Amino acid sequence: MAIEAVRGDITRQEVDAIVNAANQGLAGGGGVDGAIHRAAGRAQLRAACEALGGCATGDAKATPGFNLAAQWIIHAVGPRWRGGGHGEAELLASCYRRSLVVAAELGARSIAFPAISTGIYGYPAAEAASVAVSTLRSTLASTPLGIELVRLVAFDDATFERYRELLAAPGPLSP
Ligand code: AR6
Repeated sequence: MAIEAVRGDITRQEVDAIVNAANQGLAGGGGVDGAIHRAAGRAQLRAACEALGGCATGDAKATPGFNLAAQWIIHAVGPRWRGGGHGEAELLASCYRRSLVVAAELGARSIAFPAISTGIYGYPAAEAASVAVSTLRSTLASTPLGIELVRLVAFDDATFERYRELLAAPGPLSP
């Protein structure tokens, strides 16, 4: 089992499942959501998302990956940042946990995550990276999911460096 960080575009990742930073309506949008809809094929992905009937904040639901290399897209709905006192960290942690569980239920062995909530939803990037790494480590250490590779895909250098620092620090799954 490995958690790794790369700098890049999540739509290009050759893994079993990629995670989307979606909204409650699963209605498509900007940021990574827009990039995933373009790369997967807008019409097909929109139809598959509509059939799911929305998704609560902190939860995740899957569609096929259509034109992507990834077989599945796990649509996770992160919290909007409202200052940090409104359960944002727990909701963000829940996105990472639920995405792993949904991917594992589909039989995925590798999964790539974007930095959920850190764009349009305004979650401070360094804090979101800490939540991501600690939640992934604790979930993977406590639950047998059959997932062998988790890749954190940073779209900017600062996020990438933050992931590298966190992954280098001691934790249950550090090398
Ligand atoms: N690959 C990897 N990361 C990316 C990519 C990409 N191609 N494009 C952007 N990012 P955001 P949110 C990074 O705004 O904050 C949408 O409209 C980006 O730099 O995509 O959860 C949804 O429909 C940032 O670090 O998602 C929702 O309405 C991170 O992805 C809302 O935005 C997340 O930024 C969700 O907002």
